Amino acid sequence: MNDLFDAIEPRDPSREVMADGAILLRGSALSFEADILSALQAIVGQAPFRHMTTPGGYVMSVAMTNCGAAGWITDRTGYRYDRIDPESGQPWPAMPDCFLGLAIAAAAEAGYPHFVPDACLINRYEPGARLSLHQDKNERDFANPIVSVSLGLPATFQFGGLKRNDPVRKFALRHGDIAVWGGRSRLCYHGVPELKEGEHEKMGRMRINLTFRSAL
Ligand code: MD6
Ligand code: FE
Repeated sequence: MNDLFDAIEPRDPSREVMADGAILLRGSALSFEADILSALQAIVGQAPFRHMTTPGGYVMSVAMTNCGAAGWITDRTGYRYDRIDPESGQPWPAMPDCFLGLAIAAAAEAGYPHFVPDACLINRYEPGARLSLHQDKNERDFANPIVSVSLGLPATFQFGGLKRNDPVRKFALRHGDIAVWGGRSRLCYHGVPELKEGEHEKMGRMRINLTFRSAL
């Protein structure tokens, strides 16, 4: 029904299809902006951003923290989800209701009505930071999508295929955009090239990305 509708109606400019199962909802986080920013401040107070080390020994240029029942971490022993923040020895801060509500609403809007995240990875990019092409595959069940919220400075999102060398398409991710990503594109390679210098009116000299996952 949706396909038929799409075929005969002009497309909604606030929805952009990146690939089969991957959709960009432009500006969808803006109505939650104030709540998100104050919740973010509380999380970072409890679990500060840190630059983690990859199993190969590289220190990531993107600084990370988490909230929710589980957090994504990397160290010399590998990538994984853990209920405990290794810096504090305490559980990660709880997922705020406004985060949960935002993620569930965006997933439903994108056609994933059963998504309930238990983990939110929070990435902070300063100009020059980048995230090389990767697959998100540390989650237990790939049937669940990922909901990704962009805040602050704009970034380019590289979106490839199931093999590392497949060609990539590029999408601009701006303040308030939400990408929902699942189905047939759930394991596609993706990355963020070096963030350009800039100053965002609300966020300053950085980009924040929240990725909600069902990890456990
Ligand atoms: C970022 N995002 O936008 C990095 N992964 O800063 C991701 O790596 C990502 O946006 C899976 C699904 C959506 C994403
Ligand atoms: Fe990713």
